[in-house]
Amino acid sequence: MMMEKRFSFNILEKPWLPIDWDRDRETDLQFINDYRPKGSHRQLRILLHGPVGAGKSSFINSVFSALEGRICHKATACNIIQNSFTKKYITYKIKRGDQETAYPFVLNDMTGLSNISWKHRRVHEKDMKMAMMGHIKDEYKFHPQSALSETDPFFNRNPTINDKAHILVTVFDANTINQLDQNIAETIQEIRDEATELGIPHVAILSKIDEACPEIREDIKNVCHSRTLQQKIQLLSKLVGIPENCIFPIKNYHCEKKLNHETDALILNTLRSLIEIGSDPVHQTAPYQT
Ligand SMILES: Nc1nc2c(ncn2[C@@H]2O[C@H](COP(=O)(O)OP(=O)(O)OP(=O)(O)O)[C@@H](O)[C@H]2O)c(=O)[nH]1
Ligand SMILES: [Mg+2]
Repeated sequence: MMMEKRFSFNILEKPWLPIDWDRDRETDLQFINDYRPKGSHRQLRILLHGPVGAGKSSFINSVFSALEGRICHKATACNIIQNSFTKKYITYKIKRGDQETAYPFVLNDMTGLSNISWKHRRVHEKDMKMAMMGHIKDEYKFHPQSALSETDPFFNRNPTINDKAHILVTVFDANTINQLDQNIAETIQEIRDEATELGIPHVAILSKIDEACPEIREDIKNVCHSRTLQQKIQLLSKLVGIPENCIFPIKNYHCEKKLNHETDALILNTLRSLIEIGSDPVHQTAPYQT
């Protein structure tokens, strides 16, 4: 009741995001457990990128945590935000409960995009193209001054459909969306154009909604009614051209010691959407070797 009064202006009467907190978590988990890629490929590749410190690695940890049922720290996240903490290209596979098999989707974490220089952003664009096309081998260490070259031992000359990205996800920090650097927004648009050329769908995750929206910090269920969040999503959509229904709000497990039902529900709901959009046959038209 207190909370309703304190944030009443920011709470919309009608939910802009319909979530059934009790049912959706179970149905989304069921969908994820039952998911099998159609056609010739064995695994769906979800490629994450975005500004430095936006919460990319934390999202990977959140997916691991929600699926493994315990807080996980597979991808190293860091709160010193100057240069990107993530420096290597790593494919994250998640084992199923039985530990014998893995889920048929993988997540890749890119090094963060910063506004250091025009050259840095061009290098990032080239590396992104390489990653989307499946040319980067695991453990490749990114170099801010030069993109992966075809002579590098980590260059995969013959990528299969399992190596290419099936969905591109840009992660944004909800706290800083209002001051998103123009150069970074343009770089993301360039990468979006490249993804479209390659037939790869592009969506966004808006992380740290707990920090950016006080009513969500108070109660994560307010995500459905938060006017602040709705406005941030509308703004982001205008800035980078991603439709509002392809922008997913997330609160990562970033400092918690225990799982939370609603945080899980939002993570699983987003993961399900990424899988559904990435598996959309309309987008699997680009010519790749199998
Ligand atoms: N409050 C809050 N903090 C978050 C959330 N997600 C991430 N963080 C924090 O944000 C900081 C950066 O997170 P990372 O996951 O390392 O970000 P990143 O995008 O991988 O960063 P780079 O690899 O350096 O580009 C860490 O201190 C995280 O704990 C969130 O949803 N809420
Ligand atoms: Mg990272």
